[in-house]
Amino acid sequence: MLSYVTTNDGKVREAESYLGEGVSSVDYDYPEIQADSLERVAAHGARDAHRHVGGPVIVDDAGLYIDGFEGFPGPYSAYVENTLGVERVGALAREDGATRAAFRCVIAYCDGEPFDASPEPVDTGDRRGRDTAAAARGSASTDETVADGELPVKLFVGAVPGRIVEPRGDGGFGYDPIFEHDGTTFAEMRPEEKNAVSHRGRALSKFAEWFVDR
Ligand code: ITT
Repeated sequence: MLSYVTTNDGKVREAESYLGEGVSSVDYDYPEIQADSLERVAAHGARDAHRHVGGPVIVDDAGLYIDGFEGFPGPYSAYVENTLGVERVGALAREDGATRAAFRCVIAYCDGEPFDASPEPVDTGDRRGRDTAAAARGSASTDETVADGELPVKLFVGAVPGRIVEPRGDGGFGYDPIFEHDGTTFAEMRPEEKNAVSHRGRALSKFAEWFVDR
């Protein structure tokens, strides 16, 4: 059985509504490394979660990227939500006229077994891709180079563009009330409606298509 590993009930509601039966959610707080990309955080988390759970797992790392703030808070979204808070992030962006934004979600899958690397750089990013990138720069930086024997992880990315607005709606979670897509905030949508357009829905859809064949 596939486990969706997260401490976030909002994510579980969306994943259940998308993936249905056959997936169980596991409430485990895998360590989130400090990194400047969701891909690295998710890949690291998936390896740890697989070791903890023992079977096939997915973890989901997501963030809000505000264009005018050069993508901030991005991978730091959880920290910023817990410190500044969603309403202040929204107010700062609106005051600055920095309302163009996007949500990104990275689903990382790990079952401990090897699989063929995909030619897409994002899918190999935490294995061969990163080695190659480091080699190309002539860098031997150990935090970017994957150690031999590291568990393979496959990544699926989804993104959705939107606008930062005054908070509206009481559904969803996190930054949903201040994120509007096509005139509706994510907090005004039911989970199925959000899944149909969201970063998470898009990443889950790519994952589901691939997982059916595995
Ligand atoms: P897990 O890591 O245990 O899955 P988390 O809540 O820490 O749960 P993330 O690190 O992925 O999850 O979340 C980063 C931040 O982005 C956090 O503040 C979330 O509330 C927010 N976030 C993630 N997905 C979101 C979504 O679909 N809508 C609104 N906010 C979201």
